[in-house]
Amino acid sequence: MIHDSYVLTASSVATMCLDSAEPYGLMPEAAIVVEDGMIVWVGSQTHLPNRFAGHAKHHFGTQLITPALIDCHTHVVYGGNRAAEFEMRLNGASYEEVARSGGGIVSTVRATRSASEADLLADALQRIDAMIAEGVALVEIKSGYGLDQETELKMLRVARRIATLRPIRVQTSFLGAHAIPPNYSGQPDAYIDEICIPTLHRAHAEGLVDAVDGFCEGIAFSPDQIARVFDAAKMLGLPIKLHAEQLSNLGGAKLAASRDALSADHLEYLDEEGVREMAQSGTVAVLLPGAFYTLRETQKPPVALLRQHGVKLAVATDCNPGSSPISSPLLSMNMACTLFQLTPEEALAGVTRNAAVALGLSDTGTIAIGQRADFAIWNVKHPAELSYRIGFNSLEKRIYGGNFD
Ligand code: DI6
Ligand code: FE
Repeated sequence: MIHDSYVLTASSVATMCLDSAEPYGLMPEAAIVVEDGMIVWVGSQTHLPNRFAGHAKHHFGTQLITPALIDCHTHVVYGGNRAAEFEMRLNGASYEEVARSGGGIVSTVRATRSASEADLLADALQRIDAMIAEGVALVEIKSGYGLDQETELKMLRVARRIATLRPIRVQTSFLGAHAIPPNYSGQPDAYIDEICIPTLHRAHAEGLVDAVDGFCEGIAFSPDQIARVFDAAKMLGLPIKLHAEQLSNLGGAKLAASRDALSADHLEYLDEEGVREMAQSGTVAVLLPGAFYTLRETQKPPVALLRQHGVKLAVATDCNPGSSPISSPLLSMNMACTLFQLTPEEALAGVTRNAAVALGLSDTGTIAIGQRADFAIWNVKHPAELSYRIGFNSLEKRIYGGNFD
């Protein structure tokens, strides 16, 4: 259904705007005016200007309107799955042991290389549809299960295709520095120079890359190796982000922040120095409780310190076949609250306002004049209900670029 100009009303709107004195930027009995896919007015229904009197009206009498959700860290494009490895871990193997024994990321690399583009797309669309059903209108998708030029490009093409087949915006991240492929075993430097960086150049030339990511970890790449990938990103004018301090502290977040990264993600082992650097550069902390939960990690990201230093917190699914086989942002919000002690307001900001910042976007994530008309309309009275419930989807409707689903 296409609507060029209309007024949405609801008993409650959570604008998520920082300039509001109310928690969640809550406005009771509010109206939102949409024209050509953009928000042109927001306020109390009783103050709706006369010039909008002729617009179509859509009343959501007892519902709550929030910005549409944003999943700012996913790996939804991949081949196969890792249910067998899930069993292995439950029989006692650690994530690192699984990775070192040739399982882990590398087994998904094999499956992704051998999958056709059509199969990768069909599988990814199932996960994307689950996200859309929970109100997601913008998703970040990483490469990183190819680790050769052909497959990295294939993954990124599939990611771009998704946005042409579904009403969802896709931001791609090149994650060539995700793992060391078997044919470069013990030669991470050669992999970075011979495969990763040339593939980044090629993918960028084909318009497939919006940002550059890496995995800075003992089982992946060192800060020096990541720094070389960041140098290449800088040459191409691409923003950067980093999987950092997930399993150990190698100083990845500090490196990312020193290069003005959009975000540093995971962060369980982040120390105060890293927090300070992130605060200084405005690098968003993307928390991924689905991975923490799946790996049965016990060290929590330093949420209190991040808060204290004013680092913005985002929350994402990290949807991937190994460490976070979850495609539910709502469950991720619940986990962020229960496992990491985020407040429900922080969790909602983490999948709206701050997720947009983590992607370097300023046209979405809040309900304010000039923002895209991307909304989620929920059958709840209060926004805390979104984080509180487990395994329950209260989405009534999603509006994407002004269009009702
Ligand atoms: N950190 C993670 O948790 C995932 N990638 C990463 O860099 C794991 C991906 C996988 O196991 O397939
Ligand atoms: Fe990830």
